[in-house]
Amino acid sequence: MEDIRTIAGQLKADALRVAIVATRFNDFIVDHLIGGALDCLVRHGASRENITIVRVPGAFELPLVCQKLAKSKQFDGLLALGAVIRGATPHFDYVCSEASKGIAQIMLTQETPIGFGLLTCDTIDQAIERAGSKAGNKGVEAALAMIETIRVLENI
Ligand code: INI
Repeated sequence: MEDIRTIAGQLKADALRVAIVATRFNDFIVDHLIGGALDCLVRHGASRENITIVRVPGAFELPLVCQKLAKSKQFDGLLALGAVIRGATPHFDYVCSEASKGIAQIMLTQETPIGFGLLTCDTIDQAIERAGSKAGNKGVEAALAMIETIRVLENI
């Protein structure tokens, strides 16, 4: 495929200004997602002084705060980190659905890459597995996706 023009993004975070928007709800999980994301950003060249952490109450509040940050034009990309864990009522479904729809909509309307690091789990064990154990760290994956998407957009 060497003859085909290809647009791709490098995993270089040098000089990127990033806001990590993270929930306080389930912070015993979310703090590990933040740690993974920070480590990933710095390993890929970001400076700690260019990273801002914004805490929000829960996943439902992620879209509004991401929108405000995106509109501020102070950041090249955002990370939305949180953990929604199913309970006994349908609350889980509403929170997951609104948070994911809202974040996707902001990406499209504001043209700001947002790494989607919101865990949506049936059990606490599933969340622990995705916050730096068996199933990796979804904060890291969200950070990588955000860096790559910023760079892809720059190359178009
Ligand atoms: N918010 C979360 O981030 N995770 C959850 O698991 C959760 N549950 O299960 O209730 C949750 N609810 C709070 C919600 O996001 C809002 O903060 C709240 O409804 C106030 O607007």
